[in-house]
Amino acid sequence: MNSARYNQRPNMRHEQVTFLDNKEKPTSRKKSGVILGVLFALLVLAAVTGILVWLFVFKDRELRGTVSNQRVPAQRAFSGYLKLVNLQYDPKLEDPKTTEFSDLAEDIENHLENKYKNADLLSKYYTKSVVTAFSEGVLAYYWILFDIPATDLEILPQFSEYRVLDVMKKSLKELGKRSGQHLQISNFTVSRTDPRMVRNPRADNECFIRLEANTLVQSFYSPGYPSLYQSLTRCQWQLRASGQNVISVRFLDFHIEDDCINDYVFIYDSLSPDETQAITQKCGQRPPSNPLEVVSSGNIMLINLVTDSSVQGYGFRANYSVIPLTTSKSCGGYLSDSQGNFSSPQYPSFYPPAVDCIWTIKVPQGKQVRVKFTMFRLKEPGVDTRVCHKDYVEIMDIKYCGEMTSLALSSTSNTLDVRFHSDQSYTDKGFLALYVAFDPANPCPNQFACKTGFCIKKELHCDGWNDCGDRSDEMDCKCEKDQFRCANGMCKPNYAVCDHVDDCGDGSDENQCSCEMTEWKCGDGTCLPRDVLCDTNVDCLDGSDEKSCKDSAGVCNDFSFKCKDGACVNKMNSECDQVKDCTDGSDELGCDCGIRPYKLNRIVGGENAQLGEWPWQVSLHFLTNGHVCGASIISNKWLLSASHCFRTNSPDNHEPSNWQTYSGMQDQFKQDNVQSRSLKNIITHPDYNQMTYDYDVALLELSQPLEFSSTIQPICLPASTHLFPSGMPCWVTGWGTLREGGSVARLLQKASVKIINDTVCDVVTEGQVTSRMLCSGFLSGGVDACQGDSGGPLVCVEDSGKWYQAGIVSWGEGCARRNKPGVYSRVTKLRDWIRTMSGV
Ligand code: 4AZ
Repeated sequence: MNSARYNQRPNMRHEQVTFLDNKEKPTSRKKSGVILGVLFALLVLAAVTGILVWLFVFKDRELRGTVSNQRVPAQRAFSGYLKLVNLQYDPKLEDPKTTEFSDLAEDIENHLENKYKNADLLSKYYTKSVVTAFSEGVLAYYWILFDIPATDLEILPQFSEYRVLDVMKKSLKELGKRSGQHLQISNFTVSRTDPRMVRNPRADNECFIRLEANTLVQSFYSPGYPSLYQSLTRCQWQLRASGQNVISVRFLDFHIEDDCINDYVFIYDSLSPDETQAITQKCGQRPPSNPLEVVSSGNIMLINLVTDSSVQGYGFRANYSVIPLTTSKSCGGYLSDSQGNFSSPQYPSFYPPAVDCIWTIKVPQGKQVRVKFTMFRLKEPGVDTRVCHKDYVEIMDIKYCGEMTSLALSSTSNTLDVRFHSDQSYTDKGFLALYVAFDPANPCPNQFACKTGFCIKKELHCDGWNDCGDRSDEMDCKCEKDQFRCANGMCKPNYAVCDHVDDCGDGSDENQCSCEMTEWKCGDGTCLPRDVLCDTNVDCLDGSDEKSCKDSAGVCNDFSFKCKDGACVNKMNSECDQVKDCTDGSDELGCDCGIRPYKLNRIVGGENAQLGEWPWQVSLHFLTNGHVCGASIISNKWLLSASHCFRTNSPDNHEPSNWQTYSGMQDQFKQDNVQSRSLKNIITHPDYNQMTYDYDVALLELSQPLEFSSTIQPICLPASTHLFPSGMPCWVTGWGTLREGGSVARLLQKASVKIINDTVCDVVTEGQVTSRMLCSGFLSGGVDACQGDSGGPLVCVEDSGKWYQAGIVSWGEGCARRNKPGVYSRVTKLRDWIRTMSGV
């Protein structure tokens, strides 16, 4: 039967629409009835579609205040403050419920309305002005809203702050009389703001909260916390403190959708959402080790929460209290010890806006000062870090800003001034600096003195590796016969030449290797005639001549990504790249992996990983021995590890009940939020070779599934055709020994290592690698995986932001030795076996 009666939902408009089948079709009159019915159905369908489009596209955009190329109405909001003279400040003005507040607010609103309703161009679009607060001064905080219909969008570029300000300038006069006094506006600011942040404290049903900060630590929460926040939240918290204090807010828990356009917390050093007094805008999730902590410059602060219609966060829980103004900005001073440290005010909290400090470091005559920044973060939107015209640290007439990982400087005399300046808008974590006095005749006793001021171990001088950061340890070295002299004077092994890694740092070991214009350079460096490109034959050993070929779309070769429906995609690393390449969409399926939910803080120079930084890392404990191997999470039921952890001379290692797995762990001594699971099954590769470590892969089935969280996530497994080119920087993690023969780490360690060219890998391992292995590390040594890291992941991030597992820690000759990089099981070559055995 092909009739369909839509009568399940009696309330819906199309409940009456009935399609008649042939048996019920009586005459031509009925035929026209059918046509009418169909027309009516189409009409209803069009109407419903229209309403849905309006609701989900236009209305949402309108609420978000975004402007797009499509002709949808736009809103422009401006906010700032007016300074009123001839007015006695009355604390009752702080409460919007008082008549004092509403009387004065209405006077100002009427004044603004009068001006903007009579202003050229703007008058037509003026909607409303609202005074939101008063503070000592007397400052009145306000916003003005303009609505621009879709037909007039051309006008938008003219809605400049300048034009809005100009109207105010012309109204710098009396507001009216109050208690016999002539009320005047003496000063005002205007800045464009997001219409989603304008609130009216006198309106009902507004999410608007006033908080009074004092010396006691008090808390506030986003609506619904600790459950998911509501959609389209528009909340504002107005914080005040008494005169001689500033406000400190610490977000103990912070979980906002990681999309700062539609979901964010915006904090201001004002009672208006005024860009020129923004402290910071944040979204995403932050781990307890990196809480957001901000400080105001005065006794006011405004916090806004904006979310969109998709609910993907728990919001925040924050503590607030006051800090006396004198201590909040206290910084700088005279430092005369032979060594010490100093930091930006309030470090590690964000420094307050509008502070200036100067430290004068003075060491004994004849000595000099070395300053090293172990943390340096002074980032601000729209700042050119070569100019640093906003917040900066100034040393020896040079301004530094932005984010720096290795800033160290030496003075030329026994005194050094360090200045710090923060302007009115945007603050950041600031800096932590160590200083030390040194003897210029012997700046680094028993060590090598870098030009940067760092001291490094003598052995690192002329070892082919840039340990100083400025290569001063590798200059003027005598190169051996089997070494290549780089243009910058460094010596590198001959086989480092043309290996696709810029070993010299100036590209001189790689720049003589390019292919001719008429040639195509394969991924492994081989040059072939250009016509091999996209000819549907695989000519390069790595298939790179047939990847990314538009014309050969759909042509299958060994290097194509195979869609579920059998079609082929010849685009490099097309899986989970957020572009649908397969018509059946199968290249973008199973992509809930390889993400790090936490916003992480970077520790300069340290190699301790932070909680949540490597959420796929697992620690494997054997019997009572504690941590012995690593593994990675590939699904909620399966872990990936190395066969050699389980296939030893003792059968005990292959017994699942002898193992315990720990996910979400960072510190071996801490169990908070760690999920411990026993094993149901250990599957080692049948071709694993205990002598050569070939096929060193194992799958571990968990007895209970994991619950994914911000610290527990699966890693993406690459398709068997995925390419990790040589030179690519990847990361290896684990609790393995900190040096050869040393003891295992308590805190999870991370190290950045580079994928090494297969030919070089073959040379340095003296032919011991198979196609199931890859080398990663540095030929100069110093960074590597070590005992206890085995089974752990080698992961690389792709442009899409997703992390993929390229290798499994397997073996190596010692650890971190020169010319002895780490050897890893090559996951792409083992991908099909993993899928067959685990279904992942
Ligand atoms: C090991 O014994 C081991 N340098 C792991 C990795 C490496 C060496 C040894 C690589 O588990």
